[in-house]
Amino acid sequence: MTDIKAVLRAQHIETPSWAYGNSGTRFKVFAQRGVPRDPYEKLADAAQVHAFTGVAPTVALHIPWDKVDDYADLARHARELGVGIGAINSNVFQDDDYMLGSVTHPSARVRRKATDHLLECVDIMDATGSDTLKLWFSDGINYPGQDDLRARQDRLAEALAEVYDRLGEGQRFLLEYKLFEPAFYATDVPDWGTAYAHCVKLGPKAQVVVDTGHHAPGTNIEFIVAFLLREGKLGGFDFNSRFYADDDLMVGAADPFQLFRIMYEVVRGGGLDPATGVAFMLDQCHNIEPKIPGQIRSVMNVQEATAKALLVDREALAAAQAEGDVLGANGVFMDAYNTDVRPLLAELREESGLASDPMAAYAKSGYFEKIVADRVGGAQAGWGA
Ligand code: PSV
Ligand code: MN
Repeated sequence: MTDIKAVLRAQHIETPSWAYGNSGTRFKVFAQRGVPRDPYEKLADAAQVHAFTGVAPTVALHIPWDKVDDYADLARHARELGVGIGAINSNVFQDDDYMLGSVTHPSARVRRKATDHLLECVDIMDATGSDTLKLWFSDGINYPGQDDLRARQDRLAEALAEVYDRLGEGQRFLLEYKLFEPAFYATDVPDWGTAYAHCVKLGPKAQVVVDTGHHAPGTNIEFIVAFLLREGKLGGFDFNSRFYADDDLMVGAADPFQLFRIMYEVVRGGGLDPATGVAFMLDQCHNIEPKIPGQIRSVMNVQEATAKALLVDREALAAAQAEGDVLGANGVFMDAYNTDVRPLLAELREESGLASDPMAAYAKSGYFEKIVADRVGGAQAGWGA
């Protein structure tokens, strides 16, 4: 029991700056009260999630959504709030120039512009002290024949190599794949195999990030996790959950059992050891739920799945597996999943000087009322702003 608690205490879950701003679907972005107006206020909200959960000490930035004049100053501000800057997320999908792609665009001028943005993100990593660059490309084509599939892979490889070479000591990039959207026929990095092949060719500073919303329905994500971790190529997660496509709902909400299965493979592969560098990041948009509680709940969901995964009796499981005891092995697995770990996590929080129920403690804290009163004037931050 003590061991499990130590591991849970050491787990870090990174929240995304964009989860604190307004977001919506392609139909409507809903404005919520008290939403941050700049990256400084986003960090203040993220610091609340850490204050109440104790396990969310870093915040991912998205550039240019979090563009500021002085990144070192932003990092200082984060430290004063008790958090740090995590992954820097690049954005080469919100500019008219990128209609036909960014680093895989047929025009050398557009490719240059996109690659320059990625290099600028590494400059921001230098300024903030962040060690991870996250690359997602919306690049792809909508119609067969629209562009050459092979040439686009060549252009992608060329851009990735340039960014890879720019990485400093202790820095890495994570390549994110996504099956479809916004491209509807062929995406240039559609799956883990494509991302993995590019990363293997580049070297140890390139790893794959698994966004749990970026697969075809029914995909066995835990297999991908097991495989990548075994190869030393699992850089981390963009956690969220989905019923249909890339729904970006709260992680563990749509399918808590899947999250447990994923976390079991992380545990099984040693991925909770900070030395492996597996980053547990959230990539979510809270369109209808209040944002800070949405993040708190998500962090708790990851913790609960992790605790259950840690509870799997590995010895009993291995024995049943070796015996070919199908039902016995499945029983061991399900016993852990069906355990109520909430008392254990409540105890853990109390031992760390936190309230046992972060949701209730945040609601009682008065922070929400304060930001609603304080944040008047200015423009609220929003996805795509
Ligand atoms: C793309 O759908 C994605 O998952 C990438 O991580 C982006 O950077 C992020 O969403 C923006 O929310
Ligand atoms: Mn993502």
